[in-house]
Amino acid sequence: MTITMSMGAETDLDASSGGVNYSTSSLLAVRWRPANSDATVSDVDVGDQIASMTATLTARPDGDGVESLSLNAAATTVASGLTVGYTVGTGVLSVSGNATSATYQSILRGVQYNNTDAAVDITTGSRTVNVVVNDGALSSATATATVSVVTAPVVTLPAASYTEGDGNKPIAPP
Ligand SMILES: [Ca+2]
Ligand SMILES: [Ca+2]
Ligand SMILES: [Ca+2]
Repeated sequence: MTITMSMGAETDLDASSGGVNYSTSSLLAVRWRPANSDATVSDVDVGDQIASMTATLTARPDGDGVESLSLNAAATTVASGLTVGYTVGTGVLSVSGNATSATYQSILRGVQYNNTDAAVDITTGSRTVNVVVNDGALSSATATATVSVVTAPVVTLPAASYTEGDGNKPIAPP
């Protein structure tokens, strides 16, 4: 583990594990979130202000028009006073405008990957999303979410065991 001295904005895509990155897997890659539910954004020096955030979907093997990043409904509401844009050709979702780190943290947790391909047509393999926040002077280290998109046999989950947005859960009780 590397300890990095930071002087401005910081982000951690999975607070419950070491480092700033987040790794998970997805059986159905139609929609998932690159930040874990405990992801954090902070401004560690003077003030509590974040000026911008970018989340970049680095590879889009199913096509630029098929794979994208957006904000879910909750994050869209939180970001209503900020400027939000997604560039299809580069895979960059950008949010800009001054707000507290708590506001940006809520937005980060609602960043959403979307794949509009039919499930059988989704390319398996990893997807990577790089997140950087900036406090107006200094950028954070890049935090990387890696999602391994895998195929799996069809299974029947017990009813009510899963709520959208929960993230991955074991198929069988541990
Ligand atoms: Ca962490
Ligand atoms: Ca976590
Ligand atoms: Ca600052």
